[in-house]
Amino acid sequence: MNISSAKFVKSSSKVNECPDSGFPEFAFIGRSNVGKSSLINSLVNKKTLAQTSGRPGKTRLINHYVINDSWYLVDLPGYGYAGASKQARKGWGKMTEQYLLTRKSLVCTFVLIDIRIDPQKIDLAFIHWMGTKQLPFVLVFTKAEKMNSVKLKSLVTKFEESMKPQWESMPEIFITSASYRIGNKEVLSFVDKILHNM
Ligand SMILES: Nc1nc2c(ncn2[C@@H]2O[C@H](COP(=O)(O)OP(=O)(O)O)[C@@H](O)[C@H]2O)c(=O)[nH]1
Ligand SMILES: [Mg+2]
Repeated sequence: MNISSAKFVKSSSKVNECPDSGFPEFAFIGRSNVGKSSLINSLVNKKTLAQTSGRPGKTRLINHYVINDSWYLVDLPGYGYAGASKQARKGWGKMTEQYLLTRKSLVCTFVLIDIRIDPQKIDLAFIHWMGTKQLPFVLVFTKAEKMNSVKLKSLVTKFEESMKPQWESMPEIFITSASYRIGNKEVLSFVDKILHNM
């Protein structure tokens, strides 16, 4: 897919404040600091469209970006930020849950996983929650630069093994690095394929 335009639309603190154009949307979620905003910037080839930060837990809003004036990328608040208040840490955040459960134009959620670290309970719990709610998602491994294919494969297998007790089949996976712009083509063709079949 060719990205001819990418624009920030709005930040929403409630689901009913989200844009109402009905454009199909793809949401990015994962632990704070996993690289959600960086990946969005990398996909659209703009350095500063989505706000990135070395400080975890900064984005607490639902951010909509419109791509090619026809579909949205959505940057969701990160979960599992240790410094967050007890209330904010509960579940995936009330606002995020509302969004995932009720947003009609949400087509698919990209669940971002840092490939460099061991499978995290919170990621597995989130994936499990998505499953119990029957919400469509794919896995996107982030920060996958400087690793050869053997290493990558073993890390992905390790993650899949940790999912196996709860999942019969594995979701589609993507391996990316925002820093090195790896995996963009694959993620964007996935989006393209879905949009073409709608
Ligand atoms: N090594 C590496 N670091 C990354 C990559 N993507 C993001 N980061 C870093 O991870 C931190 C968090 O990134 P950010 O996109 O703000 O994460 P978010 O909280 O999930 O939106 C920042 O310091 C980024 O520079 C990547 O592909 N490789
Ligand atoms: Mg962010």
